[in-house]
Amino acid sequence: MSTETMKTEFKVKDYKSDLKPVWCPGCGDFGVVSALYRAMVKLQIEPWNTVILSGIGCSSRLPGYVDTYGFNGVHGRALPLATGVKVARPELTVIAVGGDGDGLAIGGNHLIHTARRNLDITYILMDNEIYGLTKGQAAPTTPTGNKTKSTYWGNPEPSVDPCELALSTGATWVGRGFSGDMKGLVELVTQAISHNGFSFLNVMSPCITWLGDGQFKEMKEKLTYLPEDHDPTRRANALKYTRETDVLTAGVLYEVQTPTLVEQLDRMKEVSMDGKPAPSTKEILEGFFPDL
Ligand SMILES: Cc1ncc(C[n+]2csc(CCOP(=O)(O)OP(=O)(O)O)c2C)c(N)n1
Ligand code: SF4
Repeated sequence: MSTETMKTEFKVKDYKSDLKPVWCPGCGDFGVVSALYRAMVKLQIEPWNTVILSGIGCSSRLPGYVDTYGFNGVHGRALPLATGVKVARPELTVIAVGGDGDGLAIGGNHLIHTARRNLDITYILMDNEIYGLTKGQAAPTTPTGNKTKSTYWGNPEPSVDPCELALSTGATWVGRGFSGDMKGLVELVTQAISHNGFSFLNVMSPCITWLGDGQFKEMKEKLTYLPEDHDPTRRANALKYTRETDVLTAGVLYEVQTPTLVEQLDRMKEVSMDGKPAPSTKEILEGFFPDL
């Protein structure tokens, strides 16, 4: 990150790292990173106050392509890493990213607990309904009946709607977008990052290599938007736009404001200290080991 960048207004080029994406030409994830650059420009996000974290998968390579702090962790662990960063450094903008396998299979448990804690983290789930990196096996979002490398006769399992899961476990902002809809996606990423609390953005992001161009075409045909009179403050309204099969409804499904975990901890600290100054480390140690 050059010091020159610090003086000027941020442009897309200031958020691009020197790494060239190794995604397959036509991969939907290009649309996601482009939308993220543009959202960062809109919000004029300071790269040195931003951390992007991921697990493992094609989509989890994204932190390497953005010139902020970043961490490419182990499979399924983007959210625990993001939680640690946010609790230790609440002033930073923390963004977690990854695929549907990473976030809903091996990492599914972490989505539940990060959502219910309402940490101020943005989580962008790049949903291609498959395990891309490991060559096209079925994932939790693979539609029932779909043929994949691991479901030759069709997927026998019911699939997960990621937005429904996030809604029911406590996310305070839930949105759905499509990587082929740049205008809509930039707006959604901007809103997700601006939200104070856990924001969950499910981005339908096709995998051209294992599902061909049919998946992109189908998503584009199904794309529709929430009606103008949609009230996002009611969970029941948002749930109407989950488990969809014939359409893909994009927009902010749900948005409420409740205290974040860090705000709760700050309040608790005030109550427990009862106006007294915090004890020094020496005093704490003496409490445990009086003979020290
Ligand atoms: C503990 C562990 N188990 C399994 C794997 C193998 N693995 C790597 S990525 C991946 C799934 C990738 O799919 P997804 O998260 O949907 O991301 P995509 O590649 O589709 O973007 C799997 C199973 C691993 N790296 N680590
Ligand atoms: S395998 Fe699929 S998800 Fe992975 S980079 Fe290629 S198109 Fe994208």
